[in-house]
Amino acid sequence: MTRTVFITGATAGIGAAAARKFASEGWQVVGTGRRQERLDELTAELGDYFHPLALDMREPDLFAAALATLPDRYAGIDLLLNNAGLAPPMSNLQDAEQGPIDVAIDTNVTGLVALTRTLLPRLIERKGAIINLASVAATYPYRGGAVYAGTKAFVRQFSLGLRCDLAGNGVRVTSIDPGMVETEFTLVRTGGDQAASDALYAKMDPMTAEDIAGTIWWVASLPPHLNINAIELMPVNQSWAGFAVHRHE
Ligand code: NDP
Ligand code: 8X3
Repeated sequence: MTRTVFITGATAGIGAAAARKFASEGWQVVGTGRRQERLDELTAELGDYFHPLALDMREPDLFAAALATLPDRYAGIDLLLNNAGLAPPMSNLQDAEQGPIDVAIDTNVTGLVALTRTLLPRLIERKGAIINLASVAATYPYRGGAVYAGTKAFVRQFSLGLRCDLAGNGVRVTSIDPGMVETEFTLVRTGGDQAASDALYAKMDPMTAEDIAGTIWWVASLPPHLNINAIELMPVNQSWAGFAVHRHE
């Protein structure tokens, strides 16, 4: 039986690489995102293996109606890849604006939970799997990233908790927690500053979207009795800075 993966945020980065990987392995892919032109490009590239579904993760009230439009052959879901996400600009909270914070929480947390809940009956029916994109930021805090890290800590812990809820249903759940991956992530985080993105990833051999897609594929290919709870991965040239100590006058 042909299997189907539902990938949120298939229009760029890790999600697009995963869409290409799963399609190349013979899976059907439902790919979502807001940018219709990117969905059209993937449809042209992947053809019969790809079904585009324009979906904004911040509009959970529209999820059920969007899912109802899936053609019959795409309606059964074997794997949900909760990948869509973003970070608000790097900023101490005391200096940050509320708008981008709301966008990150609505996308990374509220939308992810709502979509997962909506798709769970289909995943349970197929004894499928859920792979959630958290981040090393879920575990290791850094200055200016409190909200992003908080959303990713939620995703990681939500993944573990969901395993408890799904016990006995045969549905596997994994949190994938990468460090630096060169995608559009930093371009989005900086409001479109390509030079800042290039500088961040310069001369440190970041991971690629294909590296993470390969890990996702490996997790998805394991035998059904085996659950990877969480995977943390980093570029060799990324490590930890240690504790910061503030000294008063
Ligand atoms: P990209 O910016 O390259 O891709 C993000 C994807 O998310 C796009 O397809 C975008 O689609 C989608 N997306 C964002 N907001 C929404 C929304 N409101 N509704 C629907 N789709 C949305 O980033 P990455 O590929 O790097 O990120 C993918 C995931 O991996 C994210 O969850 C990120 O937090 C996580 N991650 C990334 C790391 C990195 O260093 N790059 C490291 C660790 C984790 P569109 O704009 O078309 O809506
Ligand atoms: C983003 C990972 O290391 O760039 O999720 O903060 S990192």
